[in-house]
Amino acid sequence: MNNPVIEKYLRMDKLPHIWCPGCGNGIIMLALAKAIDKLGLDKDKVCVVSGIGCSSRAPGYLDFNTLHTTHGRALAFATGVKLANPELEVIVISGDGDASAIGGNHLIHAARRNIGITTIVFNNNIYGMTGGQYSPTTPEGELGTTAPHGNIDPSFDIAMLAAAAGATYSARSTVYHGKQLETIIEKAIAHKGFSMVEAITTCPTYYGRKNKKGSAADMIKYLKDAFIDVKVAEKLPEEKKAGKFLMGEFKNVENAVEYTDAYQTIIDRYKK
Ligand SMILES: Cc1ncc(C[n+]2csc(CCOP(=O)(O)OP(=O)(O)O)c2C)c(N)n1
Ligand code: SF4
Ligand SMILES: [Mg+2]
Repeated sequence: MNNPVIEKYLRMDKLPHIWCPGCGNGIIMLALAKAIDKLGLDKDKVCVVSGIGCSSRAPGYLDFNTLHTTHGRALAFATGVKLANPELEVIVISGDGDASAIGGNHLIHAARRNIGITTIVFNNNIYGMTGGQYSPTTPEGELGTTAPHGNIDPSFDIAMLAAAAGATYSARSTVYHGKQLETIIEKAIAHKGFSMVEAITTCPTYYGRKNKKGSAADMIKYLKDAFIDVKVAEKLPEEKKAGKFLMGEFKNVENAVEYTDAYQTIIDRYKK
């Protein structure tokens, strides 16, 4: 394959992967591997934890300490890993359904605690693995197998949800903007405290086909025009921002107390 990052960080014996042709998930997985490479982390000091879903298959391919847990519970397992081993870089990989539907409570409380876990939500706006049911991020009016006449539920903004719940780093990018995604993941991992990366990805098989979004390439090209960086948006007149989604860094609070540090303070108090 001749790509040193792929060969160093992927379990080559587990390839080829199970994702459909044109699925955006591989772009996020590579951005994560590149970010870890740039940070120069020791592979044995990284633990990647996922729930269940197409996105949550990624830890099967990534050559770190990895845990494939139960649907929605990745953050609960990751919290245990981090509390027992605060020196580990714990990274959670989750889907929009996994993180914000069945796992929504774990998400808000992990964010509230500001525990030093990086969560990357692969947001494809649908339940991919189980055949295209609508999720909390499916836009209003769009179709899913469980919304054959159009979804009537308002959707969550995952990056804002995490920030409002207490995450001290929150950012969003897309699989079109691979370089920015890589930089955001790098910053999120380096950040001390709970960090959220919402990675907008494409599911041509279910979301795309159901909603007539064109080919896999059309879906990725759409992201180029639909998203603008929050810093660019600040300088644009309202009419140029209409109908666009924001990406970039939304929150970055340094020096807030991190949960395992706070826990250690109590342990130290009773050691004296
Ligand atoms: C407790 C439980 N409920 C339901 C399921 C079925 N299930 C597996 S994956 C999934 C949805 C996955 O959607 P998402 O988290 O968005 O991930 P994607 O497949 O889109 O990447 C569901 C409902 C399950 N495995 N466990
Ligand atoms: S169903 Fe969708 S999310 Fe799942 S692998 Fe296929 S394209 Fe990707
Ligand atoms: Mg999904």
